Amino acid sequence: MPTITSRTALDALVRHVVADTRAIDIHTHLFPPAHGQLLLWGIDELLTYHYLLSELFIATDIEPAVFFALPKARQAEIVFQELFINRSPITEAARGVLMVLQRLGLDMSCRDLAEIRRGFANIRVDDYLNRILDLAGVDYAVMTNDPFAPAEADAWRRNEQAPARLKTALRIDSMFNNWPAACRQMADQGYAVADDATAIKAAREFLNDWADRLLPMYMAASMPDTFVYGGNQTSRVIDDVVIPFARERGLPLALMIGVKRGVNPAFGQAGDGVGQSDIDSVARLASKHGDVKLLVTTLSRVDQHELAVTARKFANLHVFGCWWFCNQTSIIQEMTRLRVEMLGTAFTANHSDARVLDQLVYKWATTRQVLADVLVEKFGALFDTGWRPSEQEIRRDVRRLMGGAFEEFLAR
Ligand code: FIX
Ligand code: ZN
Repeated sequence: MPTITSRTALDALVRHVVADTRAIDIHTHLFPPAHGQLLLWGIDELLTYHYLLSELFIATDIEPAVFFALPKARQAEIVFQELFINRSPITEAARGVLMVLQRLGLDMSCRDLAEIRRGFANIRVDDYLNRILDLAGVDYAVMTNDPFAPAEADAWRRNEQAPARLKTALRIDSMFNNWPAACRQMADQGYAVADDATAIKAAREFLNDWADRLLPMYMAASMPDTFVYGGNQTSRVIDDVVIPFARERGLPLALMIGVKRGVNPAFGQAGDGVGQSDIDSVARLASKHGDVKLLVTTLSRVDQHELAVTARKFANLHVFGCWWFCNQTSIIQEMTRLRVEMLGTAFTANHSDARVLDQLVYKWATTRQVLADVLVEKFGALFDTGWRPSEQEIRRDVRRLMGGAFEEFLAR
């Protein structure tokens, strides 16, 4: 492989490699096409994404309850009119829709929703899944599979399998955040839940059965900003159910911490907010259970430095992604730079959190753009010391940041 002899050549190579490297999307809300309506895709779903709905509700007099009572197609028309025509679509989420349409080859100059909808006619969703994954440069995406959600559980019981490019993750929010409801749901699914002791036993059986069915890459839960490890019901479930199970099955536990659910319940999914997380709790978990792997992301920008410092202390702690309110250009830039500086390539730069299949395209285009800028700066700084990174080394490190480090962490 030729030695790179100039900064200009290095910059071009880094940009080329980032554009060219396939990613692993380690957290999405996609579903197998065989699960029917659960998999969202297409223009009306893009326009009614909850990120855009909050932008609609704060900018107009539209009553959320009135809006939610409308058919999806009408909702999409209102969003298009209000956020794309009456205002310029300069927010991250609105621009994202245009980035998707552009990359699908649609002409944005028409500004005509009917015309755009025609571009989505006659799509076979199985083919579309592969087309979108290819356009986004994603090898495979990890779903969020919640056995406490009846529609999802039913689809898996009907044995509707996922294609190879969609992997599973066992989502267990109910166990952590609403134990009584989790007990009721486990009882509904036939598990013997009579008292506290039987509930703990039932929960382990429940996880075991669902892990057998789903073969997940990890277990996952999103946690409130108030989550503290130690001395409460959630910690009891962690210690008595989830950690022993994770240890027994060799399954990592992913914690996404910092959401304030229902700050404005009228906004529906768009009504969740953010609060600072207790990173000491992450450290206590990682330290107490050194043989269990933790994947952690936090929602508040304010937490990111402390989380990166904590990740430097524990080999069983892998930091991932710029979650939700952090998944926008300026904050991805800041977080990626900080993490490269403190963690090298031992973290996962981003995940899409896509709820709508097509979103993979803009979320990964944005991540690549930011990652390329940061790495041009970082490899450039190496070059200036006289160090000459090879193309092979750049490819290796970029892949690590785009999912390779996650796979290495799981394999360790
Ligand atoms: O809990 C989660 O996995 C969150 O990512 C979602 O609940 C959230 O609504 C979302 O879509 C964020 O991007
Ligand atoms: Zn999510």
